[in-house]
Amino acid sequence: MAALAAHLRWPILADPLGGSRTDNPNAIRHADAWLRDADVARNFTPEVVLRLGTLPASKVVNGWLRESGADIVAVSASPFLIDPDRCVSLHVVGDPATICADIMRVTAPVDAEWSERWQRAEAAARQIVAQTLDVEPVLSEPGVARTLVATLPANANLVVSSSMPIRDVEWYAGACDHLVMHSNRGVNGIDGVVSTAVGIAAASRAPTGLLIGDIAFMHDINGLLGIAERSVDLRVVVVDNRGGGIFSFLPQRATLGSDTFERLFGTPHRADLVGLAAAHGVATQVAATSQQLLDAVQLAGPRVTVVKTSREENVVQHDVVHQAIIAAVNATL
Ligand SMILES: Cc1ncc(C[n+]2csc(CCOP(=O)(O)OP(=O)(O)O)c2C)c(N)n1
Repeated sequence: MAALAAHLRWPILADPLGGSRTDNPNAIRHADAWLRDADVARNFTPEVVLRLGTLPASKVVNGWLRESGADIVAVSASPFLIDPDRCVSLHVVGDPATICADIMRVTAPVDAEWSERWQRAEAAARQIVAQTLDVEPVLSEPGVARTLVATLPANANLVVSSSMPIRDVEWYAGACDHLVMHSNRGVNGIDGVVSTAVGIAAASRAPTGLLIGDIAFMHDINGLLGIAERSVDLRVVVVDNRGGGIFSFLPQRATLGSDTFERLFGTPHRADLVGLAAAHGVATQVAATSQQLLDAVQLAGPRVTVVKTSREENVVQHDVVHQAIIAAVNATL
């Protein structure tokens, strides 16, 4: 796929689960941020999109694809097509590598300005993300995702929970191609995520990171049962924002009264996460800075590291980075 993109001079929108999220300037990691702005997004409207594999994780990218009017050609090894917006114009079933090679033989590159525009935008966005997150004194949720991806050793697995973890990895992580990425995507359940990670760590016998929110962690806490007696190198990072952080980004946060919102969506709790993990005999600690998280994640598991964050501040921190990216990308146009 990388060879085809280089030949065509097309950008690669690199989903974190897809394996093409590299340091290559043509691997577009942060488009979700700048495609949120309609004026900026207008400069990136495609005519044809080649979708390899499944649907992108990003709601923004999917919405932008739906509205773009582009011809979307989906290529997959499986005959099953996930296309909830009904925007795929052609579905080709076969070996993606062979199909990419075939396309290369019959196509010519487009004007270099197209990919240069994407690459200028991506470079500006990467700079904003690094400037904002690599120096923060107290870890934010975006900073946790970024630090964890950068710190896990080469060929480690990273299991990313549903809700904000998968989004934070997509929006803020750097290159992921040194890792084998896993996620229980589908109906986006927050159930069974700890067990999934234990299974991957046990079966692969490789270091395995798990990025998970506090609710999903508690939902499947008993997945840790017996882990201390087995040599399973599972390094769990729990983002503890005392409830479901994702809901603070949704319209009901503004339309419902605070008490109703908290009862129905925020679902705050007083559980002692460190105590819960310790009850399973797992080494535990709390990390507040990027350095503390880095030190913890470098140690072999089983280990649970808890990072305490605030749901309210989290919304502001995301918005600050997104707005800075939009402004920086706008300046490249
Ligand atoms: C099995 C299941 N139950 C409920 C939901 C609805 N749901 C989606 S996100 C979420 C909150 C998740 O909270 P947490 O794991 O702490 O992650 P955060 O939102 O803070 O990133 C819930 C309850 C779901 N997706 N799956």
